[in-house]
Amino acid sequence: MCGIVTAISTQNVVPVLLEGLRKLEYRGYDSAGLAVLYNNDLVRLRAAGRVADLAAMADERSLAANIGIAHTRWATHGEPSERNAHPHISDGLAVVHNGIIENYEEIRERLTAKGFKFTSETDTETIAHLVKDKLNEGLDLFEAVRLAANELEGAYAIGVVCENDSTRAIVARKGSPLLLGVGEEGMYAASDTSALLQVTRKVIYLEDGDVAELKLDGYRICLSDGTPVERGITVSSLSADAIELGQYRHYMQKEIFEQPQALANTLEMIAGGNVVSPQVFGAQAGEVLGATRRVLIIACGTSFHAGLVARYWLESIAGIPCSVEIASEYRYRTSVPDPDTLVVVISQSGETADTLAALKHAKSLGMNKTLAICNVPESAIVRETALRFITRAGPEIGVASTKAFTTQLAALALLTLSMAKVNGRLTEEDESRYLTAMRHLPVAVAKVLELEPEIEQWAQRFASKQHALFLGRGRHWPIAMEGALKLKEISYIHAESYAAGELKHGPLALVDRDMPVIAVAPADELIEKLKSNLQEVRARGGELYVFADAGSEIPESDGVHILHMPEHYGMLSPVLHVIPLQLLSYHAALVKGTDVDKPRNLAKSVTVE
Ligand code: HGA
Repeated sequence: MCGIVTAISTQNVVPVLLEGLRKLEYRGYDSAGLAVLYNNDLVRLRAAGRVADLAAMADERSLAANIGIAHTRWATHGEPSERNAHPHISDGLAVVHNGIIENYEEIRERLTAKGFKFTSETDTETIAHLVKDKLNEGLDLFEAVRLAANELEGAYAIGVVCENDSTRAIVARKGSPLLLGVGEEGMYAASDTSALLQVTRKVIYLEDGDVAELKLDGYRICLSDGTPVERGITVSSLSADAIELGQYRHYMQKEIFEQPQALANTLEMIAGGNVVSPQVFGAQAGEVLGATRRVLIIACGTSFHAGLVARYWLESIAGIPCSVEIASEYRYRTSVPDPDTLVVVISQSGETADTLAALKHAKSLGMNKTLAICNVPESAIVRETALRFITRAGPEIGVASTKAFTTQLAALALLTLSMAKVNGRLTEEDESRYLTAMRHLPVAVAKVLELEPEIEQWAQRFASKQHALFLGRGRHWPIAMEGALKLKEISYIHAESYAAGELKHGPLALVDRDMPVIAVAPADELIEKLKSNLQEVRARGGELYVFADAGSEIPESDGVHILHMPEHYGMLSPVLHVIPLQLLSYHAALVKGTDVDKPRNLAKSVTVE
């Protein structure tokens, strides 16, 4: 979700700020802005549109400066508009902010009574006036930001610059991501590393409550109470190239086709051997998994669907009871904590605010056996858990998650085998058989990707539909859910998913000629049951699009379209079956002409509640 860049340099920072915002575009945003100090005067530009519009405005004015802050906004308080775009200004002091200030109304009232004039509907503007209020009391800028931050409830990452104080920028964070960049020519801060690779690889991850001062010749960091603190420098290994689009039309397309490589990278540690080693989840994993009596998976969106697949695996293969919860529900409900439960949090970015809060909630209830499955090694969620598994999908830019999902499934399959092993439920023969199947997965996925031309033809017919129903059974029900979510997200076609056995309990009423029904139909133990459910659809005139695989034996007929995937893949079949559904959504969106990588109203890493 929205992003921040801050820079102070001996060179012109305007191109750095703009390039940083471009790199953060993938997080999703609706408006952009920047403020720089030029000859000690504040200059602000804001655009209720894309970063490209902002860059054009900066170009037109030949804007140049050595210090500035910049922002892409994903509105939470106040409509997306130029007036609400950041930076927000209070008499020469400018602030960019990522997050939500929960007590902003109370602060706003207090400051209004003191004579401050508000010009936007945002919660962020209260921060600008609050800091200014402290400056008016005679405090130095660093102290003003620190003390103002202490009054804020909610989540924030902020960047501040002030007229007549052009030797420094101040940043602070709590809840929302923010890191510092230590460069040759200056100091920087941003919401993630990708924005700073243009100037440095040396980054410092700020902790909750940290306030930092960036100057040309260095930086200092304090805790919220003002105590100076040292934070280590990490040299990022993120590759800048991984973020380029290359030969592909969209990031989503690129990422769908990167799945064989992403899976191979993620499963690299099992490439050579024939045994499952729980240590891939961390040095203590053998011990922790051995003492685990239940698993609770917490996630949102696509990651939640990965968790639902894992429930089938964990219970049937590892014999471990497993429940899966939506993070935003779990964090607010009264649940019964159990210290012997392993809490598994899944998030592509590792910054998903609801998942992070749910994890903290679980820990506050005494559940300290925690495992993160994330795609970003230095993310907030990874830093909060005892165990971790980093998927190696590479940066995922498209808002609709694809390669993150399949690599999460790979990680969860490894978790299942590790838990089965520590519980004495994995025979040597099964261990070797599962590992062989996992190693072959990249090749199997590559073969499914070859079906793209046929899927593209199906997508042509879909694009004119208003609604679609996705059906699956067993471990493929969550795949049907994921297929429906993908279609909604990027083609805006209303899609619902059901466990096929539920059809007759309600949704069958929706089925008629105009309702395409997509079935995930692998040749597993439930295929005969599923076939009966498909008959129920056909009998009501519903048109069926069936993703079968080797051995599903469903004959093609009038109104029954079948696409055969090359192999049946047993336990890991969900990893293969999601691929055609990703392609179907992608091509339906192309036909409809929607903004595939940045669908309306959505953002990539959802760092607000
Ligand atoms: N609450 C602020 C910032 C929103 C944000 O962080 N978006 O990702 C606003 O609405 O402007």
